[in-house]
Amino acid sequence: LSMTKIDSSLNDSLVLQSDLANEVGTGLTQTPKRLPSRFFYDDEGSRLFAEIMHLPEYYLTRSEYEILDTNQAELLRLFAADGRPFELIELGAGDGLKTKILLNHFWSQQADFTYVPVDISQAAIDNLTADIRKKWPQLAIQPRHDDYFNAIEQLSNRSDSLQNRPRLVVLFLGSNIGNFSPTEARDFFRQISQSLQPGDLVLTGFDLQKHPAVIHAAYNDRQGLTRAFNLNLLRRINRELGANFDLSAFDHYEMYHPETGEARSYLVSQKEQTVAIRDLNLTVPFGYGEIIHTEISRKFTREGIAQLAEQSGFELTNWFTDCKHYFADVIFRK
Ligand code: AVI
Repeated sequence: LSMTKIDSSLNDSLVLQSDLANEVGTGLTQTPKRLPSRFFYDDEGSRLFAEIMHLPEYYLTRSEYEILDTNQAELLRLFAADGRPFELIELGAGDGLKTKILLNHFWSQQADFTYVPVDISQAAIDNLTADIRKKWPQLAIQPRHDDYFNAIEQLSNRSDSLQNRPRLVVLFLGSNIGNFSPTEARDFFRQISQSLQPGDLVLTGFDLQKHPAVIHAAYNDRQGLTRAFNLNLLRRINRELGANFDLSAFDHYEMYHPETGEARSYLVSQKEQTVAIRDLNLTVPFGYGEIIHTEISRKFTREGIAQLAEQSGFELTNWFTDCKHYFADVIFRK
């Protein structure tokens, strides 16, 4: 994985900061320039993404909402099979909008489970926890402010013995996997697979290939929220690394390539300019129209998903899709 390993003995934000510094240093001195999309999610970026999920063009969230809503009973049956209690570990929980459908159903059915939301944004995790405690005061919740990779690593270091341990159900919703390269995606699922025991499950979301215009519009919304989300990365670098990006001198550009299934986001320099990044002691020249590649949002085929399951040590046991076949939520069984 390209994710830098994080030394847990050090202060969280400090280490994440140096991770940002390293990646900005390498990403902006190479050609073409690039910045990893995982840095989108500071508190402002997480807030903007939560707004994006309500956009009319951003069909992903509605499609997945429909899938979870339609299949909540079946999902509980799978998660609680053999009457075993289960632990619902949600990687990148955000505002938990879609997960709340499941929590509501599981709670009403008196399911025996604990909810473990994990998110890199402290504000997101605080808001989600407060909201859940208000809605379901008795629901067992163990919130974690952490990154996915740390959280997964901890799974395998659990102290509870295998016989007594609840079934682990890892939720990785919203096509987050689409933001990984194919190798990263395979390694990510392999790492999860190695931390799980037979019978444990992963419920994961994949955005499917469809009419390219539908996908293109989802990343070019008319309100300009995706644009603000992309540009916020520069604002973050200004704030956290003392840079002087002029946000009005960069534009948002998105393209979807139907042959590769990749939607790619770029920031485009609207003029020749030089940006200084104080904490890196670095000046970065930009040519007129030069791009920074900031994100890939990969769209999948059913064959591609089945192959990913197989390559990472899982069996694809259940396939759920919305009525338009835009999105799929899939169960990978260890
Ligand atoms: C979080 N991730 C799945 C989103 C996506 O669709 O790739 C992030 C996003 N980028 C632009 N709009 C939404």
